[in-house]
Amino acid sequence: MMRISMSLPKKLMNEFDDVLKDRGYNSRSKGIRDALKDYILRYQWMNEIEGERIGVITVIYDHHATGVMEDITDAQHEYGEYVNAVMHIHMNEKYCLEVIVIHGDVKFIRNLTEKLMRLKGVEHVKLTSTAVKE
Ligand code: NI
Repeated sequence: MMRISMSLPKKLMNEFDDVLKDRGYNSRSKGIRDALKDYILRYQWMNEIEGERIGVITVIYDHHATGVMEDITDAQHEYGEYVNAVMHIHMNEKYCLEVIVIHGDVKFIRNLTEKLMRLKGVEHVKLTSTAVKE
């Protein structure tokens, strides 16, 4: 075991604590350990998939964040030959939701997903994908 200290936005910590409470966790440390394991597993799972896929990337972002809309559009143009469709929903005053449908080798789908994850102002990115050929 090792000890770490970190700073987190208060809102994020409160939300996390609410989840832990709902799930009946007594220990925040165990909750954080489980969340990290889940993050790692999902990354590994994403990296094990190969071949041609259809992916659906869901992005939630704060449209007031400087440059985020341009950055998201640039990223989509970069993968323009694979992006089939984009749907934009204005969720509320602050957040927009974008659903990107992308078709091609999973490495392009993964690259676009990770690029979106790294953008400042992007709050959440989720990828689901389906094989095209058996
Ligand atoms: Ni919007």
